[in-house]
Amino acid sequence: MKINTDQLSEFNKKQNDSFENEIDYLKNKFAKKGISVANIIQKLADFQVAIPSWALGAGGTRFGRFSYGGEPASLEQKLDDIGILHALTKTAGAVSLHIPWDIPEDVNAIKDIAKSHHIVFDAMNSNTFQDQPDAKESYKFGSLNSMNEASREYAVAHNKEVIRIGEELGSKSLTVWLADGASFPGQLNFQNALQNTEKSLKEIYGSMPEDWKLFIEYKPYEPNFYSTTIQDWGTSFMLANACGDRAFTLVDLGHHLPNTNIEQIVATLMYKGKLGGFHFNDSKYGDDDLTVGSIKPYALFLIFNELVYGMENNPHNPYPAWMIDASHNIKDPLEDLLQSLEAILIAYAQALLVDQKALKQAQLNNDVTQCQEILQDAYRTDVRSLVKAARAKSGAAVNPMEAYRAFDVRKTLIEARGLKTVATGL
Ligand code: AOS
Ligand code: ZN
Ligand code: ZN
Ligand code: ZN
Repeated sequence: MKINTDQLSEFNKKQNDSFENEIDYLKNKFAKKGISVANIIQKLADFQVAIPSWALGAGGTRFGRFSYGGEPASLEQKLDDIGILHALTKTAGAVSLHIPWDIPEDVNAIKDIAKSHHIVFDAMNSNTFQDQPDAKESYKFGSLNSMNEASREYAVAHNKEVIRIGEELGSKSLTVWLADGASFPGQLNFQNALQNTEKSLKEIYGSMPEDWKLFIEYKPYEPNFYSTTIQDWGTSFMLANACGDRAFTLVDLGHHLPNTNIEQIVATLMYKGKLGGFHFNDSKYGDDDLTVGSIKPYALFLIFNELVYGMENNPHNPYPAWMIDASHNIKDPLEDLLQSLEAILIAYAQALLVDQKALKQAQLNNDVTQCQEILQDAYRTDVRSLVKAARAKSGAAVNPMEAYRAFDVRKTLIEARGLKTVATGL
């Protein structure tokens, strides 16, 4: 199934959405503060978020998985699904692949399909948290951190293979997320595990092409419940520094203990030019992988506020690689991703509306009340019309979710692929 431009413009015409009136109001309001709404609309239209290949099917938990129907069974079909998201939003122009779940049989054919949907290949993900059926070594007790040299070498070789596949596809970065850790005290010598991880990462880093970046993801717990070797941003930052200039920390919103000040982590990393990758999702308890903005929208805004500040003031920090890392257990995965894309643009728009000059002045005056007023004035602005304007500008559906339903996308996918489907991945 492919959504074409004619379909979309016809749909938009029928919408009769009065968002232009709202834009005029916002233009006037923010012009007084020296903020250009037109610039913001352009920034929103330009913003692209990678979709991970494993988020297109129903995820499930260890208690069970409920198929959604019409889920993609192959890499080709995953790209087709992202093509639908991108046609509807013009915000999902990238895919993040996972090896070995997405090994392309015919690289050129895959590149052609991606091109036909205007999708580029973002960061590649390696997988050393599962043993594959033909595995020669086991990751049961660790991979890059393993006390067993053979497992370590096997994991390093896998990462090199992922880089090789990524090069063929035109990707420019590798994300390493490790499940490595211990489930019980005493199981692992912390220092040895860290030292092994550092050594393995350096070897992977050293084998990357000159124009590639390495993103090191951290996570406090799960699947190990006592310790994770790369548990926090500090450990990731230290390892990235040990590897070199093209190694960076990757922040995944769900990988923090409750109440962690993530916006401050973002600021610290960008100050040092080390924020490389970013995984969006939301959570209440742990790595819940819920729809972006569904639980803590104000926190998301505060995080975006630091991202915007960093993108404007820390030129030594690379432009971050954005990805949605969510999982869908009971919702249509494509609808869930549309909601996430919407929430991301809303938070970004709100952050772009922050009156930075006034905020700086209020901070210099130690006017705490005014600082809060300025942030909340931006946050409390209904920016949905700006997102709609950005979509209209880039030729997307003004209301992607309505278009998705009006075009009967899921029904069509179920007809084509069947009701009992299992997407490869988690
Ligand atoms: C795992 O918790 C991390 O969020 C990873 O980024 C990702 O979800 C995983 O690599 C999927 O395979
Ligand atoms: Zn992640
Ligand atoms: Zn995660
Ligand atoms: Zn997560």
